[in-house]
Amino acid sequence: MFFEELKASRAQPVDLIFGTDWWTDCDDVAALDILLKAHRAGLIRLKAIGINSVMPYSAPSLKAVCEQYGLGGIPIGLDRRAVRRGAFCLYQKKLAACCSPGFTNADCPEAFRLYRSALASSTEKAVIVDVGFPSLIMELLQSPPDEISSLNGTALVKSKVSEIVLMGGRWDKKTGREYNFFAYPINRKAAAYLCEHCPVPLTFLGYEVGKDVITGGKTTPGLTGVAYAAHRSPQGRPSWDPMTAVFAIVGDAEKAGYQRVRGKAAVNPKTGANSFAADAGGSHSYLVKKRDDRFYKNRIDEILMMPPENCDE
Ligand SMILES: [Ca+2]
Repeated sequence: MFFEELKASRAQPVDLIFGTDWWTDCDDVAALDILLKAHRAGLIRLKAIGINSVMPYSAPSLKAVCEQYGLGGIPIGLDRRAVRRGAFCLYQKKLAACCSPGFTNADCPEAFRLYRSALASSTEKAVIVDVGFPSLIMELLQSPPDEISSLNGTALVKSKVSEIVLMGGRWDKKTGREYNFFAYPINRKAAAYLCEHCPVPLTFLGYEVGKDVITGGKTTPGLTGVAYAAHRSPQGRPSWDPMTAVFAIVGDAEKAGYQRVRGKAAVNPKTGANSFAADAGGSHSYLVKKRDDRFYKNRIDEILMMPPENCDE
């Protein structure tokens, strides 16, 4: 089993913070499912979850997924500025009905403040992985000192974060465009800001990596399968978010089956289009698959099909 092999080579769990748009697509649910199982397996410590889009059932639907693995205590934050009208999610109301009663969006702290607390209290450097919109991480970087920490957000990230892994961009073209970076003006600005100002290494898993790896579906156990069925993706979806989650858990490009192309990324703040200048000493990198799609698919489906009691350390 993949998790068991990984556990054998890891002395202690890695601290991890998970950001997600938790919006209209269902592959965020698969990513969370995988991270929760990795937490239970002792591979990571999931310290905080930030939702970077607001919908009526955002927080209770996400908490329901955590609760089915006995992990309802992982703190959830919400980026309250990120209300985007006109979108509808097919699965959140269904999932929220399974959440412990009374929990709503109103019970969540501001996500960037939750991140600040998680980082300030952490003794180890954490990995931040985000499979949604980059606006939340920009808010974290731009946050001023407060009662949580005397450091501003950029200094706090510099001292307490080892790497930021983003699902975003399209890197197989000279100039690519991908939804997380171009949807809504704030995200174009945020992606550009991160490329300019992020004080720690930034790794991108782009559109081209996940689009042909189809995973999950209505037969996936638990609420993940419910989400895929309700999303009308009974046979699965492209694996942008679960592949990013698995990469963050593994933490090593070679072991995860990728080549890292290093350099300097840039995003146009007006269009959200990304570009890349290769440089072996660069602190940015994008991932290129070294294996065939079946390799990544099998890994993800193996984890998604594990019942939670089989994930424990
Ligand atoms: Ca997503």
